[in-house]
Amino acid sequence: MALTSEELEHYHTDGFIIVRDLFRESELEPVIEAINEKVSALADRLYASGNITDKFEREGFLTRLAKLDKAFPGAATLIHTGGVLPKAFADLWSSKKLLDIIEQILGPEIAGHPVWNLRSKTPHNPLATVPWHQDAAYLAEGSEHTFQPTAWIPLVDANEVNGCMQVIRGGHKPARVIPHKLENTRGHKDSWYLYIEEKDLPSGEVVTCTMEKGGVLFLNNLIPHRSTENYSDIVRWSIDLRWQRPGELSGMEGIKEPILMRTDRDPNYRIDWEEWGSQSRQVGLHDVLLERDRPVTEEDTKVSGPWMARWEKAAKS
Ligand SMILES: O=C(O)CCC(=O)C(=O)O
Repeated sequence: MALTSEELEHYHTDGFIIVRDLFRESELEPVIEAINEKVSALADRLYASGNITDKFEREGFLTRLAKLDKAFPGAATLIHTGGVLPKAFADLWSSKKLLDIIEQILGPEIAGHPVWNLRSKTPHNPLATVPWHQDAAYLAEGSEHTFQPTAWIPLVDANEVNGCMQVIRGGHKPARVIPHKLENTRGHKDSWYLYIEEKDLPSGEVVTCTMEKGGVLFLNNLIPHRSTENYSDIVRWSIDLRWQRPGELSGMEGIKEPILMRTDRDPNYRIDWEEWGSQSRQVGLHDVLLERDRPVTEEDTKVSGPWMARWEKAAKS
């Protein structure tokens, strides 16, 4: 399935496009199963370390993590930052449907960018409400000149009740990184997010991207976007994946390299996920610890990242 020339133009002009019904239910099912396994493994670990007394085994994909996060605040954060890539995620990321669209945007040489996220937006959780930002702000300076399209893929219908994405139409046009601040400096002490102050937001229509499961939102890496609060009682699950042309700055130099996904130089090219997928990009963070056989502590739910030093330094200058 390809973008029409109007859709492609819309993506370039507006900085985003929603492609509805790109995936069938059955194509997303393996991803949902992999998430259920992650949640189940986390419940086992929290139970074994005495942090919870109920594993909520009767709850399903939409509710189990919400219950776990109530019993052990931070459980949702642990799922969000789990760094080891399940095979089902890798398959979706390198699926023909996504790569064909990305090829229309980037050309035939395509690498997966090291930043991918599983978002477990649990109800009424401020740490799951992502403030206005540009993706490029989370990376090292200079990489904003690399074209890094993102695909945001909801695994449930996403709307204003359970939290969806909002974008500023055409907000990528100034083609620069807007000043960002650390959210933990405005009272959200556990937040690892960056935010753009209202006064620094580019003018433009704020588009609320309500989407049904199966749709995909493609974003430009400089478009300001945020996600709204989850007022529902279910987890609003989504995945975000990124790509770029190989060899260009990723903004993750020294942390993790992009992975080549498609090249027309070798028609038999096969992605070698094995080493790349098991290598966490969050070196030293709790998701690495989570893979270890030791009790989960509250300390593990603290998140930091390379972007923090960038914007701390900017705040001082
Ligand atoms: O999924 C969300 O709630 C936010 C996603 C986001 O901001 C991003 O992918 O950059």
